[in-house]
Amino acid sequence: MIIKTRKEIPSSEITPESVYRERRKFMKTGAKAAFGVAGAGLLSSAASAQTGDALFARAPADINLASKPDWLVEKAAMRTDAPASGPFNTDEELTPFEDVTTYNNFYEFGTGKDDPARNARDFSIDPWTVEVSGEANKTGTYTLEDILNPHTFEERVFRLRCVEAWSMVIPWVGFSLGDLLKRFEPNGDANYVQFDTLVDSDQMSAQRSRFATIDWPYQEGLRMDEAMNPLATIATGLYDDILPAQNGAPLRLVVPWKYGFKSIKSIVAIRFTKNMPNNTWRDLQASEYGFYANVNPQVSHPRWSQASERRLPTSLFNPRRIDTMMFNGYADEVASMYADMDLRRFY
Ligand SMILES: Nc1nc2c(c(=O)[nH]1)N[C@H]1C(S)=C(S)[C@@H](COP(=O)(O)O)O[C@H]1N2
Ligand SMILES: [Mo]
Repeated sequence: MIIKTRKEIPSSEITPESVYRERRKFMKTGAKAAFGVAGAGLLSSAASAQTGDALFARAPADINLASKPDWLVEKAAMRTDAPASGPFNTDEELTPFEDVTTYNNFYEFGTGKDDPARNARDFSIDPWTVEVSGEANKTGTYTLEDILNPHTFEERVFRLRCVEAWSMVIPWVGFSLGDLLKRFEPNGDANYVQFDTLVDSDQMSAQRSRFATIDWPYQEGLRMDEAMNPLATIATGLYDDILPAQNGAPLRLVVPWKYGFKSIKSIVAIRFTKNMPNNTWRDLQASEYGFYANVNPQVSHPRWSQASERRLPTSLFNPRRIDTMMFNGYADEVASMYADMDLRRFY
C-alpha cells in the first residue's frame, strides 16, 4: 500500500530557505515548545523520512559539502531567535537563499561570482581544527567541536556590504566572536587578532593556479576592541542550516559594520598579536583597501563611489540601488570605537 506523506513537496523545492520560512510560520503559530522537545530527534534525515514530515526534510544537495556533521546541523537548527528589534535583526527583506549561496566572493575557489558554488562542491569540513597562538594564556590546536560546543547559537540577521558596492541581508546562525576569544585568555600584549583561511590546494582549485595573485592563506584581522564588540560574529550557519562551503564552512567571521572582505571564511587559525597584522586585500592593493575597512558612504574607493549600493537580487529593470549607511547602519553600536580617528586616513 502507498503510505501517503503529510504533504508532497518536490525535493527541488525543499531548500533551506523554504524550510526556514515554514519553520517561521510554524513558530508563529505557537508550536515552538513542541518543536523544542521533539526537534533534535526529528532533524536527522532518517527520522524525517520516517515521519514523512516535509517540514524538517532537507534535499541532499542543499549544502555543498562532502558531509554534514550531525551535531553541527542540530546545533544550527536549534538556534535561538534573533531579538525582535535592535542591531541583531532588521525588518528589511531577506536575500533569497539562492542568491546568498550562488553570488559569492571566495577567491580560493575562483574569482567569478558563481565559481565558489560550483568549485566547492565536495569541500570537506570533517575533520577541522583551529590553531590558536600568540599573546594568550591558552593556545594550541582545537577541534571544531572544542571551539563550538560551549556556545549557544543565535540567529543574527545582518546586512553584508561588499566593497564592490552590492549588499545582501542574511539570516546567519552564530555567536559573538568575543565569547570565543575570551576563552583563550588573551594577555596584555594582545592588541589585535588575526585569522587565516585554510590552505589546501587539493580542495581549493584557485590555490593551484599559477596565476593566483593572492599570497595564501587569505588573512584578516581586527583590533582587539573591535573583536570584542558583540556585533563581531562567528557564523556557523545561515538560514537555520550549517554554512554551505561557498559561504565559508564550517566557521567564518561576520563583521557587519565593515566591508565584506573583513568577514574571512573557513577559519583554521586565530593569532593574538601585539602589532597590526596583515590582511589580504590591503596586502594586494594598500592604496585601495585598508585595515579598518569600515563601511563609509563619504569615503570613495579610488575607482568608484561608496555612497550607494545594489541590494541583491537585482535585475536590469530593477537595480534596487539604495543609499549606503555609515558603518552599514550599525553606528550606534560601533562609532564610539573610532571617535578620535580620521576615517579618511584610516580607511
Ligand atoms: N577566505 C576568504 N574569505 C573571504 C573572501 C575570500 O575571497 N576568501 N571574500 C570576502 C569578500 S570580498 C566578501 S564580500 C565576503 C562574501 O561573503 P559571502 O560569499 O558569504 O556573501 O567574503 C569575504 N571573505
Ligand atoms: Mo567583498
